Amino acid sequence: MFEVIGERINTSRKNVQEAVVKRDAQYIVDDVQQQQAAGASFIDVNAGARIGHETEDMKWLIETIQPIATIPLSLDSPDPAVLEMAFQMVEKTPMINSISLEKERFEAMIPFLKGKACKIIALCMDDQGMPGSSDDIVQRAETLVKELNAIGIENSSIYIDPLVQPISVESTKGIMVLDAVRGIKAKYPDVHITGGLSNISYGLPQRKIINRTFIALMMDAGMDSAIIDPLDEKIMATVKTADMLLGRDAFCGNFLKGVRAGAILG
Ligand code: THG
Repeated sequence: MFEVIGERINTSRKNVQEAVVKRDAQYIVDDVQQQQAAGASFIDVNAGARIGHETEDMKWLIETIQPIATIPLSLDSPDPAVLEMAFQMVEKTPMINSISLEKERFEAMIPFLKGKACKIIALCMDDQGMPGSSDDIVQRAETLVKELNAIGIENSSIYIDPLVQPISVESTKGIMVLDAVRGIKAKYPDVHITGGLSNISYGLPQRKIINRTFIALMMDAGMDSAIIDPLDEKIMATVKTADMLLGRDAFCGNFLKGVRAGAILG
């Protein structure tokens, strides 16, 4: 099943930041309940936008969300100390978002992850920056898988984020990541592929049609999870339709259910 990581609880979004500043728990609870009802598998929680407040904001968000969460949280921070604090608070086995090959982050994350039951998003980022070719993405994914295996995290708990880059910068950025996803899945069929999609359309108009079309292509390549807005009915309809077309919807059952519920419109 395709897993949607609901991206809305992020203090870079204006309304969420306002709610966090005012400690408006009801706004956050309503939003999370809507994401759950829309079919999210995880609720991403990112409190990174208010510099100097991330720890306290993350703590408040988890306290606010956890009592009404029916699905696990995706704890989203580049700061290993924030992830460690958040991990201690959660009741359900979380998604940790994320580890990367950046030396400082990697070296702080590995001892913390050792022996933990969790799912982990692993970014194909290192101290050289963004990957420059599909081989580069595949090589970084291999290093991440090996290092995570070595501390006891099995492939089915690893979610590789290949890092989508803007097609407006270079017309090969789409096929670069699509080829990489195929390469990673050929080598590690049980590893998941996830990530944000919206970087693909950076700098272009009508971004949503680009993001929606790209997610369908990524699903063909092997993406089986994404960090998206589950309340965006059009992208959710694209995900369900692509799942059916890729043979993952027996008797077209979920597609037909979506149509009857009014969630899938041509
Ligand atoms: N990979 C991983 N984690 C991630 C990302 C990724 N976490 C953060 C981000 N990228 C995914 N989350 C969001 C959350 C909100 C928005 C986009 C990505 C969002 N953006 C609005 C827009 O694009 O129009 C602007 C913000 C606003 O509403 O003001 O909402 O790639 N592992």
